[in-house]
Amino acid sequence: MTAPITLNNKVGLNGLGAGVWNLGPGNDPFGGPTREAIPMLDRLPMLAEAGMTYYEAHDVEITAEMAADAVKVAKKCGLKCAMYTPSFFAAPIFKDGGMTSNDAAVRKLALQNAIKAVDTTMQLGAKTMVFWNGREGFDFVLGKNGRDAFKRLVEGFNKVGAYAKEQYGSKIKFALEPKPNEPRANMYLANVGEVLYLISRLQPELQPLFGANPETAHSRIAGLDYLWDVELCLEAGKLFHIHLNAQDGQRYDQDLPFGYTEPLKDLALLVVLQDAKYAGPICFDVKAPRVDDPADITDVLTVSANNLVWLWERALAVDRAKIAEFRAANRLTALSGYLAQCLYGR
Ligand code: 3MF
Ligand code: MG
Repeated sequence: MTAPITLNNKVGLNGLGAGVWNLGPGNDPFGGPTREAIPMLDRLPMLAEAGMTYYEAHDVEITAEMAADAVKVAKKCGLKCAMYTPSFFAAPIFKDGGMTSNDAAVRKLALQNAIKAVDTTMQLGAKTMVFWNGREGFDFVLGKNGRDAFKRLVEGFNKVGAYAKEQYGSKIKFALEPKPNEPRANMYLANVGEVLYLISRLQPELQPLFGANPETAHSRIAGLDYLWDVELCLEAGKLFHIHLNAQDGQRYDQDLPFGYTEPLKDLALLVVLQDAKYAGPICFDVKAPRVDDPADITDVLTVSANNLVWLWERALAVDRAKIAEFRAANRLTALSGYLAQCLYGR
């Protein structure tokens, strides 16, 4: 059985991680910052202090030029880089996407940025580069030719994958992060199935470099079951990374603390991760809420981490033989009651 993760002492199979962007200044689409922005490298010791073993960053947060300093700061506070990711969604030039933009010059720039991010990923010592398709999609039908857009994604990922393979062999892997909508009305790679299909269309020798980064809130926004999305990735051998958080129904992306909204399903998720011996870092994508004071900005991390640790221990105690018995007896409501007992019972 997998050893329990415990906070702060960095034990456990994986360790926990979070993004530097999780400790943002609190702006939302309707209002500016409510806290002073903390310099990116100053966020690393804060992540470590909150119990993280890993940090994550976009290329606009820790730039290639800052990478050498990031390595030093991370080493000093005992942090490792879990993943690095090019931002194709913040800059105005990518307003209609990077790889799928109708403008060939924009596509070229996106590719250049992605290739630069591969080198920085390596420099930071991360094994994974994530792609989240922030602006790849459409608000108006026929705004893009969907079939061409898909081919552009295939072409783009083939080029980035070929570069990484040529330069670094299989040291860098790519995890594509699906999301159905927001900021676009409709996004390409909306769900895990689309990601797996895209991977199946890449050059065969590059396919082993590509996998998925499913995120709890992104599945729940789509009304999908997150655990099944994770199980599908595992079945395909493609669970390359994970973003855990919580989501209060099908509305805007909330990035709430892990464990907040659907603890029973989160418990079941951890049972599945333990049984699969998931060996990647367990990373949160949780946003410090706008109302939290600067002094409490890491509460979102410590609450997520505590919830994870408590649920992890409860998941270890779930009797797998009992699950099998309930299934065999077709007592599925009773199975849900057993899980509730593991969660809430004495
Ligand atoms: C948006 C996200 C992103 C991604 C990030 C790295 C800003 O909903 O989840 O966070 O996680 O771009 O993949
Ligand atoms: Mg995410």
